[in-house]
Amino acid sequence: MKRVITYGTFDLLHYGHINLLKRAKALGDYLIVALSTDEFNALKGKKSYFSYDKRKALLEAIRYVDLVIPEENWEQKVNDIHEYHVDTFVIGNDWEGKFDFLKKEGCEVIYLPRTPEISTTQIKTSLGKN
Ligand code: C2G
Repeated sequence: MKRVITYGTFDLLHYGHINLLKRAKALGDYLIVALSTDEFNALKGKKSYFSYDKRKALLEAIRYVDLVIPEENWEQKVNDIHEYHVDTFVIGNDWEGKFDFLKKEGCEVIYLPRTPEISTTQIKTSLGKN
């Protein structure tokens, strides 16, 4: 069983997120999503519209997602890879190169092209105009 992990806030879930999760799952058999907690979002300088619990429930309803765990800090990735026996780390290419250090843990690192024209920020902005 090939195990894949990805990380993110996934606020105001949209088709760009779904595209990422679909492609991530296609790279293996089991997809873990490490979901940024509200507290970690504050560290990331993000304030999500939906709370962690609501964002978690949304992700758990997606057919591609097998497990959702909390992302609480920047440092947990190495431990996660070993604790969950992860073969592949996947994330959007807005993070290109940032997590290559995980290769030293024996984990494949893949950056997938982001889906153009959609982002949580763009949704918030366009809704704010109406
Ligand atoms: N994404 C995408 N296309 C978009 C928007 C987002 O492919 N149009 C991808 C991002 O590249 C990321 C995932 O969807 O892989 C989740 O996006 P965010 O919630 O914005 O994640 P981010 O805040 O970048 O958190 O430790 C890593 C961080 O937690 C990543």
